[in-house]
Amino acid sequence: MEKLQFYDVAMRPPANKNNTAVNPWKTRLALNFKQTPYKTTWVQLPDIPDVRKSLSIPACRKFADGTDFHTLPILVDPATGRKLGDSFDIAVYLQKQYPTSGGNLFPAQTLDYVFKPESELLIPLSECDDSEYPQYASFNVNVDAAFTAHVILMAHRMPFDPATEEASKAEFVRRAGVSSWDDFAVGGEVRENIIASFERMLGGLAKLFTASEGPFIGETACYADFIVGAWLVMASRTLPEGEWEAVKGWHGGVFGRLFDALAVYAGDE
Ligand SMILES: N[C@@H](CCC(=O)N[C@@H](CS)C(=O)NCC(=O)O)C(=O)O
Repeated sequence: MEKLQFYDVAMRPPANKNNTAVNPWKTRLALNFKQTPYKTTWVQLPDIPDVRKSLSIPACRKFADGTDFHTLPILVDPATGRKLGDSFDIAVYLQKQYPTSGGNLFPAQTLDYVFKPESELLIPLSECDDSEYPQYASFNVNVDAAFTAHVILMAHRMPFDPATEEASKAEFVRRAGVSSWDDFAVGGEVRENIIASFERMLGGLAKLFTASEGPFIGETACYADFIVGAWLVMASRTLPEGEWEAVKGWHGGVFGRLFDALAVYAGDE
């Protein structure tokens, strides 16, 4: 089988040790689980729009001002010529195109987690369309919203590549409409309150995992575990160490166990 081409966001070298982008992580976990051979192309953050346009893949997100927001992951399958530019579409494609390779990403199961925001949200990462796996699509939207509401805890420590660090930070400052990168550094009581909210949010999500023996939602890993797992990878690489240790231990250690169990799918090609 000709290798699938997977485009991921390059952070500080070595890129395969510092990658933190959540949606490419969903894809990486899915690719390894499906045992579909692939090769990663690491793309610097400022280069994503050009790469996406050069492959003629339309943007799937919009900024608040209505302009295109070009993102990764992208997956190109040379065997079929398919080019996909959304992590959920990629997972569905992998399952349909390679049903007998690796495990089943979408086993039938109940994923009844709904996130109720305590305050206003940033730009949603994903939208729920007419997916073939509506339970999973809705779970993706809810988990993305739940973590995005707390992403400020992680933003300031993102491991940028020094080569494009200034440009990337300036772009994040522009998007958020703040005046400097250090506005993303949240400390003191404000931080404590967001951490408490993060713990409460994860308490709701933990119920889904404690219904089974663990560490996964069902008996075996599935795409829903990868959606949560992708966020846990980002948290593990961007939260101050003490906070990440705390997250791993919250709610009887369910997220620490999930994170550890997913390590087997976290390698690169
Ligand atoms: N709905 C898309 C969202 C992808 C997305 O938001 N990707 C982020 C990384 S997690 C990105 O590429 N951001 C580029 C940027 O911030 O410039 C998907 O699921 O693939």
